Amino acid sequence: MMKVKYLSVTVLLAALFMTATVGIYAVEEFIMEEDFEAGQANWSVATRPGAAMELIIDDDDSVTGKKSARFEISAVGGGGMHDLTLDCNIPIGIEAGETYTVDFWVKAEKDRTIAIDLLMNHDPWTNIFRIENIPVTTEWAVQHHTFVSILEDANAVFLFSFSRSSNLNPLVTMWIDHIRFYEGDFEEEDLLGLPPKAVTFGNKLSGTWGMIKSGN
Ligand SMILES: [Ca+2]
Repeated sequence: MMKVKYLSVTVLLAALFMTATVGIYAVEEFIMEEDFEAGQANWSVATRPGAAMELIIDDDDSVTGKKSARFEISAVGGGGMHDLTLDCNIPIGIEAGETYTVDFWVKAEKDRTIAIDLLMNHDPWTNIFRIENIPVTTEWAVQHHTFVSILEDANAVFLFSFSRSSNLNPLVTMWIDHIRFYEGDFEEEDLLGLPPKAVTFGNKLSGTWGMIKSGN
């Protein structure tokens, strides 16, 4: 009996140690994670008249796995936030008062910017955050945004806007890989064998709803 008890305590301590060790780095709960290794099924290109873009799974360039998503933009249309977007088909569920982070890796053929948006995917289409002028350079770099939601919603849509008129060089081809949406603060990863070049988003927040704090 004593031996069994002793073993169980050892196992318990080992489990606690592993939990504590992993907990420093591991994301507790993912809401969405995309590496484009299985294609583009979770994403849709949405265009309004005058805008056109092709989403191609790129087998030769990636941050994770062997694939990324490449975007070849031929026309951006009227310059509205939603004239030319990449929409996540996985509903984003958020709770009021909770902290969330979205991060993703980007690069482009030459320097450009993009915008991101999170809004209710239903009436009254309330905007939760909108970040513009996110820099994309010719080197893979991670971008991240952390916010505390002040509303609860089970069906928000996260999207990238290529067409927003504030964007620099909106026609420049770019790549996206390893998109994550999760609870908590930004969890830095060493994916390229180098310290990630995290770039802080500008505090160009529009709308009433939005971020309490930006990524560091
Ligand atoms: Ca990938």
